[in-house]
Amino acid sequence: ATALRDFRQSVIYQIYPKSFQDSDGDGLGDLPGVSARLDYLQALGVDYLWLTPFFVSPQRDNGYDVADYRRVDPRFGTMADVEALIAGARARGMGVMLDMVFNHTSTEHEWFQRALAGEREYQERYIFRAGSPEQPPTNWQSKFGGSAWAWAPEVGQWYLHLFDVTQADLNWDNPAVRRELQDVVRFWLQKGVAGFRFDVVNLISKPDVLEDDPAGDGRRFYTDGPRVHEYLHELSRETGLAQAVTVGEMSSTSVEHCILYTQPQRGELNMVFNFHHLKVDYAGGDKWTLMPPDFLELKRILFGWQQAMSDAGGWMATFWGNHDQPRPASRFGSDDPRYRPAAAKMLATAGLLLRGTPYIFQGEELGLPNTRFGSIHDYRDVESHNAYAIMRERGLTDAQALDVLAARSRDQARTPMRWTPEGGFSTAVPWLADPHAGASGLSVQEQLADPQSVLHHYRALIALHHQPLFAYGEIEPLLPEHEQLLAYRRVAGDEAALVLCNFSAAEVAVPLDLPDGAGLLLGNLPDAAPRVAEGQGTLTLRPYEAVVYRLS
Ligand code: TEU
Repeated sequence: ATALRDFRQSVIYQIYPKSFQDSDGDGLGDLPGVSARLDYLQALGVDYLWLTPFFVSPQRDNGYDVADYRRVDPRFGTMADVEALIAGARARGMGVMLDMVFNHTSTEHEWFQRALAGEREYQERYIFRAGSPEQPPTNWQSKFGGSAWAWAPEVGQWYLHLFDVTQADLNWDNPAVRRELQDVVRFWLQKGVAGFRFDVVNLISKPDVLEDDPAGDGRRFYTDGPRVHEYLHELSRETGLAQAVTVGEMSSTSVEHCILYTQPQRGELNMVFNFHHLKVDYAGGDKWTLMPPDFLELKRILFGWQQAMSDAGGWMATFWGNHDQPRPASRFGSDDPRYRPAAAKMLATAGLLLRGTPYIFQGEELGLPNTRFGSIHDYRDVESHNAYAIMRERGLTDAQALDVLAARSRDQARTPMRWTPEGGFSTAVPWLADPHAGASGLSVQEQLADPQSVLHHYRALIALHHQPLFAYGEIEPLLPEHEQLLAYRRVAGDEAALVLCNFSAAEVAVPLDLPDGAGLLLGNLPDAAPRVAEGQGTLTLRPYEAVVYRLS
């Protein structure tokens, strides 16, 4: 089989199997469904497929509550289906990356059940603390709301859960835990898996003493914790991860730590996701309090991280969304039908040509938008249900809380992938409703047939990103204080390209000189060739227009 592409030159496609393709008519996506779509993914031009967890799980957090790291949940298929998918992808020059949820297990995992049954060896695999049922050990808050501690009456102790109460944090200070998880990585590497995404992996190292956080929710103590680099390096060294492609999801991290996580000589990870750029529309830092995206802050964060990571030899995973984020086309583009496709293509241009490895989340390549579900009962996500209850307690009406969920719920991204105008995801009622059923222009079939579609623009951008100039070139941010434009140059030796993106519905005149011989590489609107005829020094960009020019 052909060699897999270097991760820095690659584009990675994220698949949420539960919502990608149902092959057995139960309304749930599954692994044979993914295999059935490999030709589509190969034609798109992506290099790796990151699948979110499909391991045995009670599905309380859609598989991020793992009850057995080595067994495929029957909902998704069998081990033979996984092996067929790995082989099918590999035959098409694509590698499969799995999602390792190593910060916590489901409370239905055998280890936790044995801990509850009183086996001390297994209690030491988690973070149990004695105390009285009235008073949690610390005031730490779960990221899903409420206390981060749950009382286990079976053993008369508290246990830590930074996420849902059914997701018990593992004790990484216990060598037995680290050895077990190393064995899990080796197990999947031997299956031919090409790489891994590590879920909230910067939370795995907790301090020796757990204490109250007078000014916050406790994250300052366990985020990028005391031994996190030591543990990541050990995991890589003990399992030979250097041969694989690895990306760490870093919750509330710092650029200093992300440099350390990704400098090749440190032998930790290839690249990291950080989320600071996806919080510029959180009023007061609160996900559930809406405000329009702060565009200048978005650019400051994006380019600041790009510059710092590039200067220090680190490596970014670049992305606008995933299974936890609302649809980027609505969030940073436009829901105005006149502008939606152009805005989605503009956003893609801005993101996929940055320095780093770009990730595309399923459906983003169609410009799928958010939707306003009519009832809380239309939602499935545990975080959204918790947030709805908290918003109602704060006095928001049902309608106001549903408005917030329409803009922020993780379910926005988890709606079924759209293959045909009717949907084409399943012959049954999907586990989460397809809000775009019947909408025109929002399916693979229609967009493959339309050369001006968002889908074809993604294919062109993926092909551009594969070129050394965009994969490895330096990045030079431009016009940092411009209120509508996101602009940068990519430079590699004597090659250079200019990326200009108008994030607004207004026409913008750009004070810019294009050198003679500048040529259009890609535009998101017709007739986008450089219009230098308008006299030297200015370029006019139409609403949501994005252009990529070769400068030399
Ligand atoms: O997400 C980590 C995380 O912080 C998410 O909760 C996300 O940032 C938040 O929902 C945005 O408001 C990972 C997985 O991607 C997520 O699906 C899991 O729910 C979570 O960890 C726990 O495993």
